[in-house]
Amino acid sequence: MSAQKLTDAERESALTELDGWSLVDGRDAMTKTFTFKNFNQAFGWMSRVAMAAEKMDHHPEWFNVYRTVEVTLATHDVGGLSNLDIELAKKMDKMAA
Ligand code: H2B
Repeated sequence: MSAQKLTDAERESALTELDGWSLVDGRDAMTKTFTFKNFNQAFGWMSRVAMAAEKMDHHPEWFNVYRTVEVTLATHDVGGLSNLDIELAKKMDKMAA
């Protein structure tokens, strides 16, 4: 699926639908910090997300410290948030549940 930059209305409704995601200041991107029980849980989740991301050809920016993973999603090809970021965010949330 090709990336379509979100309209303001789509950006609003996607973020109210999603749990724990917020817009990044000064950049068209969204962020969420995931916290797991331990490093193994965090890294296992990252591995599963990595495989899903590769399949989508859409990749997260993320930063792992011990049991937390700070994720930023944006679509570099469109210079901002797209439908692919929403799709990947939903997969991440589902895999962390
Ligand atoms: N990931 C993200 N987050 N944004 C992109 O624009 C993007 C990507 N583009 N992964 C993909 C790879 C592109 O570079 C390849 C060539 O399809």
